[in-house]
Amino acid sequence: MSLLKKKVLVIGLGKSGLSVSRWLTGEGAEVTVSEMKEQSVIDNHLVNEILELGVKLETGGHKQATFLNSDMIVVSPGIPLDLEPLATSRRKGIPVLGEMELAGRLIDIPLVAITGTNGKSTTTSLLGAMIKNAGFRVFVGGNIGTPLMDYVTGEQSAEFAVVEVSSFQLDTIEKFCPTVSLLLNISPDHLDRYPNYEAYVQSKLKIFQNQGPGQYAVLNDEDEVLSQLDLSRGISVLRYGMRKKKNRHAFIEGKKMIVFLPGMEQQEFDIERYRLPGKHNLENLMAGVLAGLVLKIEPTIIQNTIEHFTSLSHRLELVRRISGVTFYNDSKATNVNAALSSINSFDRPVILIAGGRHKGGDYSPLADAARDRVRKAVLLGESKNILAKAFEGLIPFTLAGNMTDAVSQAFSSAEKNDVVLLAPACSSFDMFSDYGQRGTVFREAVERLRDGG
Ligand code: UMA
Repeated sequence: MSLLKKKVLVIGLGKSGLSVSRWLTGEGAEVTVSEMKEQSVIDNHLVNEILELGVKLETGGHKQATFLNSDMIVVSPGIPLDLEPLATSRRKGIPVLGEMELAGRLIDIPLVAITGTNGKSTTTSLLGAMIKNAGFRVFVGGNIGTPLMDYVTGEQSAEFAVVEVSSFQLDTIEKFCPTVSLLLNISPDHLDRYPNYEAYVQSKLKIFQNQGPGQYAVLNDEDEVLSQLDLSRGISVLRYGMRKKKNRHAFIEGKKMIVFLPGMEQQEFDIERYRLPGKHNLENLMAGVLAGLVLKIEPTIIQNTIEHFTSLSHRLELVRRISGVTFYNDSKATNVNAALSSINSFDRPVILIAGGRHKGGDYSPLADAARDRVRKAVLLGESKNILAKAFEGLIPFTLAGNMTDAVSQAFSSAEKNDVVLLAPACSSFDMFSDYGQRGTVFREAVERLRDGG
């Protein structure tokens, strides 16, 4: 459909809104961006760039009339779909699309899409590194930070696109159809956006909805929901898990990863020098290797990537050792399962720093499962009292007013050989702009300790 002179409304002025507006104006559409924040608190560069495109900017709330006067609406992932003017527009038959859906329709290179509650960014980067090491040009983006639409509007030409996809992005897909889809795991998260856990699970499963013969689904067979998932429609399903099982295409045996791909000889990869800790990172590795083999990356290149890939910032990142206490930053552990995987990566007692913005859901599984490993917890942020209730009687805890306070309390409670771990189990938006800033503030507080604090 031609967008020339069509009235298109973009909701949200963030990375996605800007990128989509750039494409839409290029197509000759009359674009308006609707943003709930007041203009004075929006990043200047976003406002300048959007105005330079000739886009009309409405800030400080969403006007129903603008919505109803549109031929099409494009939503940013962070926009709740039950937003009143949006729901009304849908009822009136105005098409509502997401950035990922729109960008997905416009690319003509093989697309690998990676979703799951945890491990998405690591697996996306790992697969991106494998493809790059094989000498191909690859766009790596999506929820990890660069909208797929940036590839569409940008100069880069690539042979593959590897995108991290969130449930928010999957909520608005219609035709989005990856060549290879990876679903890494599902556990409770974002329960402030979904009516219940089942709705969140269904959102994740949408990644496969348009796939068929000749396309691949890579599934974690350790996961309760995914091990039961029966994908028909001729999709080639590849499963992985820690131990050998009849239906598994990849598993771990001692220091080796064994892979059986239909029509291919058995492959063995040495994982002795893989640097990312924990079972969850072995699962991420199996998913990435299966996808790499599907894309016909040479096993020697995959082996080389396994040995050289290092962890991303704020994901179980080693910060420093001070007086025999080791500090790790896992600011990216923004839900209960991620925090638990993080704690389980250590065979030493952990002093846990947790808390942030509460997203709904229950913290007692965390307190229960971590009670033998966590010597003490230091709780901070909006959710500290909710966490405290769940930890009561299971894990000793104290409350902290800010990150510096939390780090110094954790350090004074730690004994030699303990780990101090930031694994918040919550999002960062109560005190920080994002998980990256939270991790940086943690790191800086740890640096100050070393300097004699
Ligand atoms: N807004 C409104 N009305 C509302 C709600 C929000 O106008 O009712 C506005 C906000 O004030 C803000 C704008 O919408 O100015 C932001 O939109 P956005 O949150 O979608 O932000 P983007 O910058 O476009 O970033 C999005 C993803 N954000 C979310 O899903 C919340 C980024 O993932 C992603 O990197 C980026 O697109 C590129 O694809 C971040 C994230 O936190 C990292 N993701 C969640 C997660 O990983 O848990 C899903």
